[in-house]
Amino acid sequence: TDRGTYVAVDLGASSGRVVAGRLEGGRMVTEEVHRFPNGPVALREGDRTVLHWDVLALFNGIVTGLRHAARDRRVVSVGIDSWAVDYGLLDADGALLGNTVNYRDWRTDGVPDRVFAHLPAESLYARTGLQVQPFNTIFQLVSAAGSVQLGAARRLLLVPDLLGHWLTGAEVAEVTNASTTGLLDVAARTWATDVTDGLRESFGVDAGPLLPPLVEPGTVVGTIDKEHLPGSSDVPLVAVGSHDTASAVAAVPAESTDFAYISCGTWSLVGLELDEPVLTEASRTANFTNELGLDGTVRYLRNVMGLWLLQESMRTWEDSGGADEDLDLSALLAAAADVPALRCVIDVDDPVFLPPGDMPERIVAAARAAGEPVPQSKAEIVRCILDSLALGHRRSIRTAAELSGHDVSVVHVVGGGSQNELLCRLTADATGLPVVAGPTEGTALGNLLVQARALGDLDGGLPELRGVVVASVADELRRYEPPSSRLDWDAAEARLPTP
Ligand code: LFR
Repeated sequence: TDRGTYVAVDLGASSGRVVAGRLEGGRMVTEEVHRFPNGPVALREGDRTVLHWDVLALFNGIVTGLRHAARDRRVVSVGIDSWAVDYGLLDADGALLGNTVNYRDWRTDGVPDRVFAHLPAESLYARTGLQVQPFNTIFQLVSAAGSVQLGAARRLLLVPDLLGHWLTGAEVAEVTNASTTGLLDVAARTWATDVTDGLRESFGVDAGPLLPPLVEPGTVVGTIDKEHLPGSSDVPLVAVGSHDTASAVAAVPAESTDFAYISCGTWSLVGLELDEPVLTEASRTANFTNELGLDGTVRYLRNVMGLWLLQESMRTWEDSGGADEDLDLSALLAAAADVPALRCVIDVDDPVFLPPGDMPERIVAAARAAGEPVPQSKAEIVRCILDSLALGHRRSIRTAAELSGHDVSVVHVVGGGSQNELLCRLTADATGLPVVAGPTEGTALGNLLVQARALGDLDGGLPELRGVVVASVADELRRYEPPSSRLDWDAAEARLPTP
């Protein structure tokens, strides 16, 4: 029987994708129906420049994608996921107040320490379980304290919820993404009113009334306006794991419970799936986060800087007009594979790498400052990035296992980075564990599976959903065994500053 087509909208830092999915004999069969670019937009604001996202272009891309999907398919539901923490503000008339600010903007520099002077880091962690990243929503709001826009705001909607609102009128906060704000009680899965009270008292930021009701993934939040899906009637918008990393983790093709995952793209999100948050002091100082996952789970993980280092290096080289043959990514990766291993390693967690800008220059400066051999060629820089990322993967997996008391016997790498063979191989070597790479589009799959279950077309919990993932992508998966004679990663790790 044809159950119809679910449509996943998956927004990443460099592109948006609209993916159609159908259940066929226990498999989710997918097809990308539309892809559109995304990226930071630097705009003058008074006497400085602020990085934004073009949310109207994103909305336009979604609407176009829906139309493509509906052309010769019967669309039965839609779900949206994106990166986390960023938001739009609506005024009392429901109008958007300014463009969504990009989390890589520097407006939050120094803000965490200002916040901790009033709301101690220890008590915030005990309540929210969230790692400290300068871009967490709570810090973005404090950086906007006193602004005209915040003063006029009546509603705050995270990016996927904002786009969903424009499609349906619904005003909700999906809980996996809400868990990245720093305003959520991680144990209760409700807004942390003591935190919002503290923000009001200490910074005059009255966020509490801006926050909409929370919903869990699988909730039908509204009906897509007819004008966007002509010919279809009453198509529900389903809240999925609207944080892209939550959808990616839901689609890890794990067949046991003792796995670690790396959702590998612009970021490497490295960690474990747990039933309960880990809120210990050791966990806080290691800057591990407890983000919320599907079905009551906790995504216990660290943000490792990820392939952003490589993407931004490529962009720098392209802008400086290097010869075309130098800039072929696969040729560069092949050249990097021939560079001696672990010659130069850097601490990828250094916040100096967070903003856009000349990445090779920052990498060279970091190597020089740490007394490492300075990488000279492009291939040496790429090798330094991949060796250092593998080291970051190793450190995070080991620490997650230690801090949570869980064993890990396999590492699943999902997302675009799972196609980077050298990185997968180095990760197997560094962790001493087998790596299973794929699927590449795990986030869209996780998004689609939650829709199918919400519509009653699939039963069961995460193990059953993952069974469908395995059936759907088995051919795509690649396995990397740790080599028997391994490089000296202990010595390389000792060269990094202690976290
Ligand atoms: C990955 C991701 C990370 C989050 C970062 C910023 O796309 O969602 O999980 O920390 O983007 O929002």
